[in-house]
Amino acid sequence: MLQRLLLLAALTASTLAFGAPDKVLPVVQAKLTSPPFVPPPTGRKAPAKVIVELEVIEKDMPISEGVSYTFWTFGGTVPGSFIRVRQGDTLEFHLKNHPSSKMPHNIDLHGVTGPGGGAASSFTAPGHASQFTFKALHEGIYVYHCATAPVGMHVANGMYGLILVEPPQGLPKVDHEFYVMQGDFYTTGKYREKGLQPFDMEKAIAEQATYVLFNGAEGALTGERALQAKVGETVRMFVGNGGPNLVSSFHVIGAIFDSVRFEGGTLAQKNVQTTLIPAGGAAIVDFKARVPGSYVLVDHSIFRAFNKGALAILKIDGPEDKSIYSGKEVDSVYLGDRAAPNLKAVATATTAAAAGTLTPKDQIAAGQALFAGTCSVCHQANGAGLAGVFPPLAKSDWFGQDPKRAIGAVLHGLSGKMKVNGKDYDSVMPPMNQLNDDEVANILTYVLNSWGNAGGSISAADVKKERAAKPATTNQAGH
Ligand code: HEC
Ligand SMILES: [Cu+2]
Repeated sequence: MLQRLLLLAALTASTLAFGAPDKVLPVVQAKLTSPPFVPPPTGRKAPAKVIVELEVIEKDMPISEGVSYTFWTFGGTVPGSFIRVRQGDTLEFHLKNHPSSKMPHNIDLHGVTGPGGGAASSFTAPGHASQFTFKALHEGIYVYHCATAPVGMHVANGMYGLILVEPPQGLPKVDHEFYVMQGDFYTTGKYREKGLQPFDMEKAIAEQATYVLFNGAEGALTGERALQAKVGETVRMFVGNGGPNLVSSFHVIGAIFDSVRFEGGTLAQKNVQTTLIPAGGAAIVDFKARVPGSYVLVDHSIFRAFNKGALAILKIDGPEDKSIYSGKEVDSVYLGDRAAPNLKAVATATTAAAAGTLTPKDQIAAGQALFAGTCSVCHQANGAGLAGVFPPLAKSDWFGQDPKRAIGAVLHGLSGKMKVNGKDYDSVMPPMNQLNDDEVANILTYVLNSWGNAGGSISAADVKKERAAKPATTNQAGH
């Protein structure tokens, strides 16, 4: 008797769990959004048949100021369009590949239960479309990505995005939901080397990223494109990591996550400072905006943030709360040239240099922007230096006597005793050979023409000569 009851209970439960057969499900069209936006909650109390249409587009887009890259995208953006459904929904998935594409593509959704996550059923040649259907059995936040060979290359070119499978009751309500996804990129040119940069397979295999980015471009979420919220509001971020190689130590400087659904799963960890997001994984972080200011989203593998681009801003407006924080902006301390992205002047100078029309005026404007992010932390924005520690660049006799010496100082660093304007210094300036020839020339031209210095200019050719004469073999400072 008991057994029969249990069997009956099990049957009832399974009928409930799987719901009515497909043909009576209401049919809805999924609303997809481009990052950093997230579609509204489904608001549904029961499963539906959801039609998803996603188009692959290969296109050139900026990856940094003055630098472009041929991205392969799901929906025209990196990361790809955000998809939002409800647990128990049946998804009829249509993958289209734009006729202008050069490659075939497919999609592996980590929210699919089935071989290849849909990859085998969705292989789509340029100018074609394919269709497959799956049931979203598990709630959670899932990565999707292209899985066409060479898989690493398709992912490295930006082919990933997120699909949220809401629990039946939905997620707790918040004031803002944002879509942020990290990825690593590999270009043949150096970081910020201008022009259209091709993918570099060797760097990708060696896992030596040129760029590590949130939402596919340096500055995608800074300046006017920063995420915004107000004091007192709740913020939720769906944070994915497309990889292809690097694991993200996701952190928001100055905020503590009230809760993190780590690894995209159902368990929520409370009071988290930094959450690890694996390549091909995602997390949901929730926190409340309490103190106004600029909050910097970083991969706390921190060279990636300051030297490879993994940096975004959440700007919180509203009244101060001195009982929590005394105030004073941290922007300039942390951000350098990223606080007010004025890299336009840098790009203008590069274009002019390529066209052979570069003027000292272009150089000075570009140099000023770069000086702010590179030299001013030590030598100060007014070039006055700091007594006994950092020598002045304003009216420096060391610099004035032979400005070209400064090229070597920047490329190779300086250390040991030196005299500037009669005062002794015995400190270390680190080499900054990550700067390219144009950048060094423009910075020094700016210094030559500022703070009462003698004027004149340094050319990229001068820098090239010095670099060739003494190539950087180590990162040690030295004379
Ligand atoms: C981390 C701090 C730091 C940064 C950043 C830095 N410098 Fe220096 N710089 C120093 C120190 C320290 C010295 C003195 C070295 C010594 O005592 O041997 C110096 C010396 C110099 C000198 C020679 C002395 C003088 O005052 O004329 C020049 C020129 C110079 N730096 C230019 C630059 C330029 C241009 C940049 C940006 C590309 C830069 N520095 C970035 C710390 C720095
Ligand atoms: Cu692909």
